[in-house]
Amino acid sequence: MKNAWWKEAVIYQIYPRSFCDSNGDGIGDIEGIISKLDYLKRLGIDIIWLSPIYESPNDDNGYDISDYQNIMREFGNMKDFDQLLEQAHIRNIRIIMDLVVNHTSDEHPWFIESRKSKENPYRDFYIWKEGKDGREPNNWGSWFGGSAWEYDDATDMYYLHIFSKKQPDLNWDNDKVRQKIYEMMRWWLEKGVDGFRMDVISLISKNPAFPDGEIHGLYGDLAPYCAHGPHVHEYLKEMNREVLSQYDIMTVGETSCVTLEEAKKYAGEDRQELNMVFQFEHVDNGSGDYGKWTTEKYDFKEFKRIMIKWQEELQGKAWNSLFLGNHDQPRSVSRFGNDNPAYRETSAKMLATCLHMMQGTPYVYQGEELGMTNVYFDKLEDYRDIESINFFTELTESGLMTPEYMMKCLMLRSRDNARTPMQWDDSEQAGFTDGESWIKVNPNYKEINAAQQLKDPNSIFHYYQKLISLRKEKDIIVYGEFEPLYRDDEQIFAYTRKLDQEKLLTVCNFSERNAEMEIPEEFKGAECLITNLDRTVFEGKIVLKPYEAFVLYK
Ligand code: TEU
Ligand code: CA
Repeated sequence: MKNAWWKEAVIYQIYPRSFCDSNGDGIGDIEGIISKLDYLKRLGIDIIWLSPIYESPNDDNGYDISDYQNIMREFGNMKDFDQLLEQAHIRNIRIIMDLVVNHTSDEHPWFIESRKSKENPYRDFYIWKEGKDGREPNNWGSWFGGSAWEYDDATDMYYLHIFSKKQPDLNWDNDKVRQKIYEMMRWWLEKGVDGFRMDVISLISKNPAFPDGEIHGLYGDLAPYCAHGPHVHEYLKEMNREVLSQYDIMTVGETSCVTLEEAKKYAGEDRQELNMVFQFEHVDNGSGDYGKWTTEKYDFKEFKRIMIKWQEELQGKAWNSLFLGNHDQPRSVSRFGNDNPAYRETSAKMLATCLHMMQGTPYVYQGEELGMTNVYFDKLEDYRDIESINFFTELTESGLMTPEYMMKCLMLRSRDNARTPMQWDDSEQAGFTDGESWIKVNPNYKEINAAQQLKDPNSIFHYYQKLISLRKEKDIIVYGEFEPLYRDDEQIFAYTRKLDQEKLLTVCNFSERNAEMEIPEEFKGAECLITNLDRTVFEGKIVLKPYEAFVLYK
C-alpha cells in the first residue's frame, strides 16, 4: 500500500447549520466555525469536511444547491469562506468541500431554464420523460418519499428526482453538464480547497431503459437502475483525468448501495477514480421492509461480520473510510453503544477505540468526540428533516404504520438526532447561539458539553485526542495489516494489526455484560497504549467489564 497524507489523517465532519452561530440568528455559520478552529486543533484533527455551504433554498439543508459558486446567505459570504480557508491552513488543517452534483436545486438557473421549453438549451441538463398512460414514466419511489418523478405543466413532461422534488437529477450523459461541473470544481480547487466528499456519486449514471423497479412498500426500487450505472466509472475517470489528478487533494465518494466489488472499482489504488468511498452496509444492516424505518436494534454479530469483511477485502487493494455516524445517521453512541448515563462515556470511548484502530481513515462527526446522544424528539413538530417528515406522512397516511410506531422509528433513526446543535457549554442553548436555535437543543447539554470535557482529563474529548495523537506516533495504526480475532464471539470485537516487527491488539467489549477472553501469548508483556477503564493486568485469562476497551502494543 502506498503512503498518503489522507491515509494518515483524521477527518472531522462539520454540519455548519448546527455547529456554531456567531450572530444570534439561531443558524450556525462560517464565522462560528472560524471561532472553533482552535478547539479542533486541540482535538488534533487534520481535515475538515464541510457539509454544503453553498447558496440553497434549504429544502434539504444545503444539499439542494442553487449556486455552486456562492455561499448560503445565512452562513456568511465568500470573504468569510476565504478567511476560514486561510485560518484553517494556518493551523495545518485542510478543508474538503461537499460536492453535490447528482442533482441541483430546482431554483438553480440551469433548472429554471430547463423547465421552460423542450427546445431550451438547458433542457438536456436534467432527465425529462413523457408520462405513460397519463401517469409517471415508471414506478420508482423517491428516497424522500412519493414518486421519483414530478410532473411539469409547462411542457407536459416529468423530471426525475431521486431525492425531493426540489432536487432534480442532473443528466450526466450530457457532456456540457460534466464540463460545467468540472469547471466549477477547478474554480474551488484554484481557491485552495483540499478535496471533495462527493454526495451520492454512485447514482450519477442511470440505466437508459428506465424500467419499473421491484416494489418495496409503496413504490418501485430505483437503486438497481441508478446505483453504479453503466457510465459511472467512465465519468469518474474523466473527472479524475481532467480535474482531480491535477491537484494534491483527497476525494471520498458517498457511494450509496456500494458492494465490495464496486468499491474496489471506485477506490482501487490504481483505478484513477477516487481515494476512498463510504460504504453503508454496517449502518444499513437491520433495515426492514420500509428501509431504515424500524425499531429493530442493530445486530452486533452482523455488524462485526460486515466491518471485518470490509477490512479484509479492501486490504492492499483500496482504502476504507471509517465512520459510525454522520449527519444522516443517528448518534453512534445511541445506536452502537449505550447512551444510558451509566455507560455512555465508557461505550463512546469503546466505539472510538474500535474504529480508530482499524485500517482506513477515521471520520469524527461533530459532537461524537463529546459522546453526544440522540435527541429522541417525541413530537412531530420538533422535527425539521424533510426525510423524517415526508416518511411520517407517507407511512402513516397509507396505513402501513401507526403514528405511534412511526414516532418510535423517528426517535431511533431520524437524521435530526445528529443535527441538534453542538453542545459547547452549559449556558442556555448549549452555547450554540444567543438567539433561538433553528432546531431544539438536546436537553442533556448541561451534562454533555465541550466546556466541561475540556476541563476533565478523563473526558471523551481527551480520549479522542489521545487516539488521534497515537495515530501520529505509530505508523502501524495507519498501515498495519488487519487480522480479526475471536470472529464468532458474541460480545467481543478484537483484532490485531501488524507492521514489520511491530504488533497491535485492540479489544472491545460491545456488550453491557462482563466478557471473558484470553490475551494471546504473543502479547505477553505488551504495553497498553490506551484503555477506557482502569485495567492494569493484560495477560492470560481476563474478564472485561461492560463496554471495556484497550489497545496493546508490542
Ligand atoms: O445522502 C444520500 C443518502 O443515501 C441518504 O438519502 C440516505 O439514504 C439517507 O439520508 C439515510 O437516512 C446524501 C446526503 O448525505 C444527504 O444528507 C442528502 O439529503 C442526500 O444525499 C441528497 O443530497
Ligand atoms: Ca448565524
